[in-house]
Amino acid sequence: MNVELYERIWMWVAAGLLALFLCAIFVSAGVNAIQPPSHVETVDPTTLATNPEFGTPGVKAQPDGSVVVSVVAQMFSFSPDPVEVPANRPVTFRLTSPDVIHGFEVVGTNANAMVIPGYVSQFTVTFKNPGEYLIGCNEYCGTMHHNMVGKLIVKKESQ
Ligand SMILES: [Cu+2]
Repeated sequence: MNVELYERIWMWVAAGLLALFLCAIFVSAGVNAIQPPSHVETVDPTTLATNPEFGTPGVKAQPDGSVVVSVVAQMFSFSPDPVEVPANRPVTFRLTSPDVIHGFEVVGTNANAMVIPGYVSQFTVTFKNPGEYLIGCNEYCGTMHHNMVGKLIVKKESQ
């Protein structure tokens, strides 16, 4: 079979691009821990106020030193706000919404999830750098969406 030189070159370029993009996926998943959500848990969005966990959202320290943060995102704020977590410890965020879809992004980190009514979005991150971080809603949720921000305070571990 005779394949033209230029056609052969473009086939190799296309194959190279495919390999490059595939590598980019594996690198971002493996090195930067950017992965699709895999946690499926449901919650009744109409009774969140009386839910044992999300009725009183907040930061709960675990016996193993890690931290679980339950967050309710609703038009147009996050609760609790600010969120205070320790640095260099696993922080598991559990997020849900009683009204519409929101986003939860800790700006400058890879903490980023969609918050869907009826579901609990969960992910675990470790913040290495103490300081104040902006939490933003990155899913358009209504007229005051642009004001839906919160604050995350990562505190240096006291030893
Ligand atoms: Cu929003």
